[in-house]
Amino acid sequence: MVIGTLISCNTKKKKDLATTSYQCPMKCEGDKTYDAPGVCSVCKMQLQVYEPSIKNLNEISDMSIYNLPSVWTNQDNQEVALKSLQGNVVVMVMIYTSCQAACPRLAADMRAIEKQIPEAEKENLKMVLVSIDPETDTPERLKKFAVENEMDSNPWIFLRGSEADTREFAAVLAVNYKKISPMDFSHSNIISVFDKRGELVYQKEGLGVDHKKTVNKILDLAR
Ligand SMILES: [Cu+2]
Repeated sequence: MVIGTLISCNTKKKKDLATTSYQCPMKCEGDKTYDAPGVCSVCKMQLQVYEPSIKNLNEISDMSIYNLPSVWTNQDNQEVALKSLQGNVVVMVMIYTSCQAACPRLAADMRAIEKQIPEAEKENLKMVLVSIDPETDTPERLKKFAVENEMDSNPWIFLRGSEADTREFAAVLAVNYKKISPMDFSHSNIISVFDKRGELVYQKEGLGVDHKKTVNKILDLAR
């Protein structure tokens, strides 16, 4: 299956390339490319067709969240390894379902973003809400929240994990949260966008902010 994906990616990439460029096989001039075939001006070797990092699409770097070993539970009480999201553009926010203040608005912001993404791009998109209150936010509770907010189908995913994994994940997102009463947390309001390899590429802080840049970023990454 992986090989199949690679081949189809390759074919697509090649078709998408408007022009072919050429590069010295010895990289005498670093990453320099030429518009026409010929020989390298340094080593005189025949230039090769240059293929931009096609192979890297399925590889993850040290910066990827897919290096995190944490396993989460979704609103259907299924185990979800973070890595299973790989290959999708992931839009993520941390919330807790009993929040009466910011979280309903963050959920609304997520929905506003999702509404601006054309159906075709949603094939490679996941909109993920991660609970900062896993103790209260059982899968049943997440399910109820998902249904009530019409977020119980693709591309929506609700996740809860252990306290430690949640803390670790929040650190990656630079999200701060703190319990301020038995039922309430104070927390950052940040929507984060990850590319298909799990690298954090864009963040927007605030409530009811303009989503144009976020949407454009998602579209760029999804295509
Ligand atoms: Cu909240």
